[in-house]
Amino acid sequence: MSDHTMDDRALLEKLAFTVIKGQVKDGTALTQQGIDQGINPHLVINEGLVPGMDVVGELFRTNQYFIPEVLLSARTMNGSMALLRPLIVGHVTETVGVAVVGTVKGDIHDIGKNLVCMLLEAAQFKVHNIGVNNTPEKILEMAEQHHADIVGLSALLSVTMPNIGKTVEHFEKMGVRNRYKIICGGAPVTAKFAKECGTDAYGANAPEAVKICRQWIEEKRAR
Ligand code: B12
Repeated sequence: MSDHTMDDRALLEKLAFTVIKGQVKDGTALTQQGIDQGINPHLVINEGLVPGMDVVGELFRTNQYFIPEVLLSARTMNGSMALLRPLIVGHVTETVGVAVVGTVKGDIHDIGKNLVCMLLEAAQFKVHNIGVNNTPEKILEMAEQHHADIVGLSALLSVTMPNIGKTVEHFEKMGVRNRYKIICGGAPVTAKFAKECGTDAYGANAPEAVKICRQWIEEKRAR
């Protein structure tokens, strides 16, 4: 990776390829090169890492890739995101609101959720990323402990999507549903599903999630 004159487009394509191939070291080296070259970190994610992971998803779906390959790709993507994170998040001086974000019970997909956390932080939210495989009880406990304004729920599997609804039910059962705004997302989740299971919003992607959460905070302040 010594080609420092590589143009931005070529670099992003190569980076996507490292995600597809699960080349962790080359991925971080190229990401660092992109940073040094001054490529916008959002571009690195949206036009390098994400398109690479889209290809991986397709190879997985068509049984050309299996779990070990996908895990390496995920590791490559997370490694690059860790390098980009400080550039995207920057120095947060003021906090606009508190968000607790996690993947629901039975589900260990975390890349999309991590992206949502990163962009929320960049938008000056105090974010508690509570990881994966969270029971409704744990999610509520974290929301209470951190005095969250917003709870974000991620699900990537059809079989774990219902756990979004179960989490909302748990908040209701404990009599605290109206204390929080709940947003959900993840590849199989739809706006219709989000509504049916009682959440306040669906976010198709990380920037949309940020837009919705900012709006909620503005509404709360206006009250
Ligand atoms: C990477 C991956 C894995 C990795 C996860 C590693 C990790 N650290 O995350 C590993 C290998 C572990 C894995 C395992 C499995 N996986 Co998988 N995986 C994927 C894959 C290829 C990519 C997911 C990803 O990271 N995408 C990139 C990110 C950036 O996109 P995203 O997650 O969609 O997130 C964006 C939005 O959805 C949204 N979003 C996400 N979360 C949230 C939360 C909030 C609050 C908001 C507002 C928005 C939001 O914003 C994000 C950014 O824009 C998908 C394919 C796909 N098309 O999604 C399959 C996929 C999700 N997996 C699938 C399956 C079946 C499995 C397994 C069951 C396979 C198996 N037989 O064991 C296991 C389940 C393990 C478990 N219990 O969770 C299926 C699910 C099918 C279904 N509808 O149920 C998929 C769709 C692949 C396929 N086509 O078959 N997987």
